[in-house]
Amino acid sequence: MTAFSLNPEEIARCERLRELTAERLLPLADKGDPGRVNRPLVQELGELGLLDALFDSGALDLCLLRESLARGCTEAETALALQGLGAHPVHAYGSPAQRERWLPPVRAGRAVAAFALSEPGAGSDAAALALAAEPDGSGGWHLTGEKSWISNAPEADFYTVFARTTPDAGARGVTAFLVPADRAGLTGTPLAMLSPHPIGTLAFDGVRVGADDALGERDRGFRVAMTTLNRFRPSVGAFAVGMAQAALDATLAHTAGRDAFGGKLKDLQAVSHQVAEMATRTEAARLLVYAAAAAYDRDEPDIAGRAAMAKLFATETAQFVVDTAVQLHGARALRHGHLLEHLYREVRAPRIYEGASEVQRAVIAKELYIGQAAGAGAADPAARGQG
Ligand code: COS
Repeated sequence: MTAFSLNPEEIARCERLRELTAERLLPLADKGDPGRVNRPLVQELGELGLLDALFDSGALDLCLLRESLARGCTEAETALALQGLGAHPVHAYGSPAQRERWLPPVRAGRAVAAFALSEPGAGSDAAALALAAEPDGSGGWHLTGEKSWISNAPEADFYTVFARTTPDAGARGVTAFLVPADRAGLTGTPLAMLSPHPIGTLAFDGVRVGADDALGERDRGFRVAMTTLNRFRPSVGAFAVGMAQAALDATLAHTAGRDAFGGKLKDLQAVSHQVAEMATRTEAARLLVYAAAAAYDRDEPDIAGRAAMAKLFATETAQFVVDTAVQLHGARALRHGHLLEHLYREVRAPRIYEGASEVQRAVIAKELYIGQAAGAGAADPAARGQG
């Protein structure tokens, strides 16, 4: 038994989720238009009660959900995750009126949410964001500027938008706003991306927002963004683990059945050792993800670093596992419509979004040195035996 063995109920729930994914979600995903929000799919996620988990479940349960969906239908997984990313700030920081207006339709899958942080000039360096919130003289603001690479844009029904309310104040001058998509002056354009889900730009031309549109306090919006990412980063890792497991399952089936050189592919050590490596790294990623999520659920002090480790390791691992699976399948894996061709396209973006791998390493290193400085008064760990 490891510290993170799942209990029998959790295992049964994951199995049930995988059945639901195959029976109810995958057929709807297959009917969707690439690059467009698949509203029937989002609505089905709502009708199955799965979107409630975004708000009512702990981080570990959310990871199990995302991993289970990802094994069978990445489109359903991503549609669910984007509802969470866009609506978590409303759930955690919204006023009663904002929550009443938007959370029931988000849970039902009838309103589509989006998280609008990145800009053409501010991706990894999120505190450099420049979307200007200029006071309108009556307690509100006008938003002017651009957001880019926003998942679900321009088709979402509302956006959690991070804007600069205090110039030259970095992370301490950002406010989060809930901006309904039909606000005058807000337009968007789809971007053609290596991504099966919609991604676009948003242009703000003096979009009016009032004090009642703010999410949390004025100039405290960077925290809204970061705490939302803390919640979702381990589960991006779970998405990656689900994809890695799907690639591993396909590889086990293929290498056990495929004849080559007078035996099965699995009889070649060059193949079986690769499969063993894929499985070991996937399991290590899974344990790191579950550990980070469990730490979040226990409100431990080092969740930012653990979330970063989980996301970093799982997304990099999934890239390796999917790439190796393609290699072991040969040319058939690159044919359009093959599961691995799909996973090969899907696995790339999570190493960039919600904090690129380089950002995760920066977060981890920063926490390590904060810890080191806090313990600097203690004996030098390298001094053993030298005194
Ligand atoms: N959790 C909670 N609070 C955090 C935090 C975290 N993970 N990271 C930073 N903060 C807080 C800090 O505590 C600090 O608060 P105070 O102003 O109250 O002291 C504030 O935010 C600024 O922190 P810091 O100075 O460390 O911010 P940086 O500008 O150095 O940025 C990184 C930190 C690089 C980690 C941040 O910009 C980031 O996460 N970038 C990636 C953005 C991203 O994920 N984009 C994708 C969007 S979703 S597709």
